[in-house]
Amino acid sequence: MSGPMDCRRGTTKARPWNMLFPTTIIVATAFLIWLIVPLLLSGTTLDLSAVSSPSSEVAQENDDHVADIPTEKNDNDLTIRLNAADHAHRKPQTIKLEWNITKAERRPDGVAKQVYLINNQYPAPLIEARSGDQIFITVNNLIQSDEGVAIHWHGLHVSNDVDGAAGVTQCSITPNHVYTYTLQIPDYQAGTFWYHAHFETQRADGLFGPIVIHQPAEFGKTEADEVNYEEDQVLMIGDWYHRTADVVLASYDTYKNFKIEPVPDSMLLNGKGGYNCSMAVPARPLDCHEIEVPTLRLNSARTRLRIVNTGASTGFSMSLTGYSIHLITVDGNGHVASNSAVEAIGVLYPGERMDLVVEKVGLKEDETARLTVALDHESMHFPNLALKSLQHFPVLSSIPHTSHKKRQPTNGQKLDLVTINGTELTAGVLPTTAEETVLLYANIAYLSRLGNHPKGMINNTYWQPPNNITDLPLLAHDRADWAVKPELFVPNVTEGNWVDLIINNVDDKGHPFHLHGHDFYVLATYHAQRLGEYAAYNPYAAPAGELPGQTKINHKTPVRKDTIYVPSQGFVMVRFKAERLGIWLLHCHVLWHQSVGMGTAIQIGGASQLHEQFGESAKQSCHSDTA
Ligand SMILES: *[C@@H]1O[C@H](CO)[C@@H](O)[C@H](O)[C@H]1NC(C)=O
Ligand SMILES: *[C@@H]1O[C@H](CO)[C@@H](O)[C@H](O)[C@H]1NC(C)=O
Ligand SMILES: *[C@@H]1O[C@H](CO)[C@@H](O)[C@H](O)[C@H]1NC(C)=O
Ligand SMILES: *[C@@H]1O[C@H](CO)[C@@H](O)[C@H](O)[C@H]1NC(C)=O
Ligand SMILES: *[C@@H]1O[C@H](CO)[C@@H](O)[C@H](O)[C@H]1NC(C)=O
Ligand SMILES: *[C@@H]1O[C@H](CO)[C@@H](O)[C@H](O)[C@H]1NC(C)=O
Ligand SMILES: [Cu+2]
Repeated sequence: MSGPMDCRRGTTKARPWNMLFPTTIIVATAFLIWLIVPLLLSGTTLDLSAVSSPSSEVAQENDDHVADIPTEKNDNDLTIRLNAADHAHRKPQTIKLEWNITKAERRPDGVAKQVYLINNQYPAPLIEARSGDQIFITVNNLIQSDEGVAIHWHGLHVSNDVDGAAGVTQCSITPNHVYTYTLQIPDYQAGTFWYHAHFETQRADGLFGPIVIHQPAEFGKTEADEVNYEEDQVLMIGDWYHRTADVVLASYDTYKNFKIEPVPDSMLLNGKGGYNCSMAVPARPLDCHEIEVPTLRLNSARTRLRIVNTGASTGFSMSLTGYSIHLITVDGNGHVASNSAVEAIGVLYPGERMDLVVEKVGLKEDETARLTVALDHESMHFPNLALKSLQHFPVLSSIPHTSHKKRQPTNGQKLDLVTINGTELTAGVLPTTAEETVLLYANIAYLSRLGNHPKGMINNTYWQPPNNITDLPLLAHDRADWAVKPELFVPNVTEGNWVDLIINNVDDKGHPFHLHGHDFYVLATYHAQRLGEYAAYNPYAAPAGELPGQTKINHKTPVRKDTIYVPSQGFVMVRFKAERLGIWLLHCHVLWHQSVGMGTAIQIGGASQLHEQFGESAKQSCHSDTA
């Protein structure tokens, strides 16, 4: 295969779901259900509903009623504090960063693993800036093995040639070479973002970090004043595998595996975790040191917690005993309608962010302050005995609970993120109809003609990552010259148009899809109510304005996001303005699905337009300087 991306088209003309569920799959699935159900019922996995209920299974040593807790940073402290004041009151500026990327062994949760480091740091450094800043990031690939590097700036509206998608917008940075990303942060963007590798599976071995764009103060008032919080923190939460990601992917991408996702072994919070070494399974012995469970410090009554799901595979829910949770934004810019405080929130899927204000409300007699994270079981079809999917992390505070007001009534409620509404749109922001529609069907196929390897299909095509890191990216060519046979599936739309994107998920699992370089309004989302129901939405076939399952289009309060969970056997309909020229990836953010092809791209603008604007810079990335 010579092209930067390889994509096979299905040979059949059948409607997607006709060929995606052949009898063999049904038989195999029935067999698996027979195999799995007893395992699930045996109690080896934990129920998500347990997330908000107090549990006595883990004895935490911290007594939160003791006020005198040292605040200095130690190895066991997972807290990452932000300095909004350094950015909110200044003018936009230029920030220059130099990153040396290397690989070394670390023990994030006590278990030794090869991870990626940026400037010798694990977790990788935080980027803090303000709207309108220009950030230059010079990346030196000093990894001592034959692998490229490309970094994507998730959620930021940067120019397409610095989007960091290897094979699409740039050549990956080859070993001992250097490339500088120039990120112009738009004036209108502020919130929680993150960067992560977009080359092969590096993201799951730790090549990611947080980006916080602070909102400039208005009339001297900062966001902290407006929203009412004293402390600002970022908290990356994600699943973690003890094997390196290439090994995990190989275990998934095989005919022996019945397209069952590899289940993670652990979880990391800001790059730290705690693993019980005696949970290692005999088949996978570990180099494991027992380390203390990391703690989170909340040193004020109200803290803004910017949560990022940095995981490779699973969503999670969370709760904070002793605190109420109030959701303020999602995915950076997405302000949500006022909602009442809850005790638990979720599910947050890989790639998504949620900003919370957590407020100290006091503890019941038998409680200790702690953060509980429950990994979602949707993609855990085989229980992994090495994983504790519900974990507690002590929360320390320099303010004693006793000095604070009584517990607020939150009724033990959990906020379901799928149901949230945005703030009401002012008239004219969102047109009532779109100028173009992109209709897609997605699923993970398991077909004999593809050797029974799982394949992430979108409209019967799958993407394959570049297999030669020196191949020119798509953006360096005219569309007609893409060195990909058969032709790559890249829907194209006109710059400036409003586009309805409908993703039908005919799969038995949900998929969190991320669109690069754009935010979209979530107009409708639907999850099949029962097994065997396939509620696909085809706007060309359906009577005008009629959506399956009595779903209604939300024109008034759609939430604005850049990553959206598409429920199994359901669909989402989102609307976005195709504002930025380029080739923008649209892919499932479950790394294993993405790696077996669950992605496509949307081309905005004509081929010659793109070639003219980006051709040279995309080519330059292939001739980067020696580090
Ligand atoms: C990156 O590595 C080079 C070469 O070893 C060194 O000169 C430079 O100071 C390093 N930069 C950082 C930010 O660590
Ligand atoms: C670690 O796991 C073992 C076996 O599951 C269990 O007996 C032990 O109590 C656990 N230790 C801790 C500190 O949770
Ligand atoms: C969002 O709005 C819909 C329609 O008004 C309502 O039914 C739903 O409860 C709202 N969601 C939340 C989380 O308040
Ligand atoms: C995807 O497939 C559906 C069903 O065949 C088709 O209607 C739709 O136009 C296709 N999407 C694109 C962007 O070609
Ligand atoms: C990758 O492409 C370069 C340039 O076309 C070529 O010299 C090299 O042999 C290729 N490597 C592999 C592994 O195919
Ligand atoms: C998409 O590309 C095709 C082939 O180049 C062209 O005919 C069509 O007009 C383009 N559509 C849009 C919306 O740009
Ligand atoms: Cu997926």
